Amino acid sequence: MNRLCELLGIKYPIIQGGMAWVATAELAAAVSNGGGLGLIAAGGAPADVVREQIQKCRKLTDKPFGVNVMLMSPFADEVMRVVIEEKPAAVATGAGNPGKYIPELKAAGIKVLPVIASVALAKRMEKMGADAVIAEGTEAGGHIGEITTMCLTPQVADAVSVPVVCAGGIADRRGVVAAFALGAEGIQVGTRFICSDECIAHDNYKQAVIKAKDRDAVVTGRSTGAPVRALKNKLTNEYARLEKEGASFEEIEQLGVGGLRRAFLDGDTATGSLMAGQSAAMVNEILPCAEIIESYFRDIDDIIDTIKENI
Ligand code: TUI
Repeated sequence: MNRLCELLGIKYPIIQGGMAWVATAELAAAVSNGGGLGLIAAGGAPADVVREQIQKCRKLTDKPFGVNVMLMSPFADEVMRVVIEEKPAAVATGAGNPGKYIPELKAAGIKVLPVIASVALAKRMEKMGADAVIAEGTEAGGHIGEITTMCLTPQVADAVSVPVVCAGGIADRRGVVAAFALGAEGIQVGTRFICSDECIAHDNYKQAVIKAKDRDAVVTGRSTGAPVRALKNKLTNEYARLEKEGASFEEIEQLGVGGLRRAFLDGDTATGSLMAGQSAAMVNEILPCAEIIESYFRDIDDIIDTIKENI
C-alpha cells in the first residue's frame, strides 16, 4: 500500500496544488471525489472566507480534503486558527516555514504537508513533525524556488524518511513514473487542474493554458526576491521591463496587485497574472477532474515495459 494513500485515506497518490483563486471548494471537492486529495487554497483570502469554503467543500464531498495556507498572506495566523477549528484532513503550506503551527495542527489530528523548495527546509520540517513533504521544483507555477524537480526530488527523498510528494512539471502519467523513479511516493499537480470542468476560473484563463507552448511560462520577480512563474503576456513583459530598468520595489509590486483576480475572475489575459507551470504546454483539453486523475495512473505498466525494453 502506498504510504501517502494510507496517510491521507485516498485512492490515488495525487494531491491537487493549492492555487490561489483557482483552488476553490468546487475544485477541491471534485479532486477528492475523483480519488485524490483536493485542496482549498487560502491564498490571500481572509479567514472567514476560508471557513465558508471548508464548509462548502464538506457539502460537496464526504472524502478527505485539505487546505493550502499561503504563509506570506497577512491573514495566515487567522486562517490557521480557523483551519484548526474546522479540522480538514490535511493542511499544506507554501511560501514560508510553517514550523510554529505544526504542534497545534497535529494536536487537532490534521496531517501537515509543507511545500518545500530545498533539502534544508525538508529536513527541518521532518524534525518538526511534518507527515510528508511536497518537494516543488522550479517548473511549477506561481511562487517558486530555484531547483528543478529532477534534482530536488531525489535529494529530498535521500534526506528524509517521511513520504516525499513530487511537484512541478508533472503533466501526465510519464511524469508520475519519473517522479516515483526519483524516490517520490506521490505527486502534486496544479496546472493540469486549471483545465478541468470543475475549476471555476474564467474560460479565457483555461484557453491561455491550453494555447501555451514550451517557453510561455516565464519567471518574473527574481529581483524582488519573490520569483513567480506565469504565462507570458503584457503584465509579465511590463514586469520584466521595470525589473530591467531597476524600478523601485514598490513600483514593481504595485503592478502585480489584483493580477490573479483579473486573470481568474475577469478573464483579462493581457494584464492578469496567469500563474501556471511549465507543464501548461502539455495541457491540451478541459476534462472532468476524475478523468484527469485516472489518466495519470492508467496503463502505468506500459511505460514500465517500454523502459525495461530499452535499458
Ligand atoms: O507557495 C507556492 N506557490 C505560490 S504562493 C503564491 S501567492 C504569491 N503571489 C505572489 C508572490 C508571492 C506569492 C503563488 N504561488 N509554492 C510553494 C513554495 N514554497 N514554493 C517555494 C516555497 C518556499 C520558498 C521559501 C517555501 C519556503 C521558503 O522558505 C522558508 C524559510 O523560511 O526557509
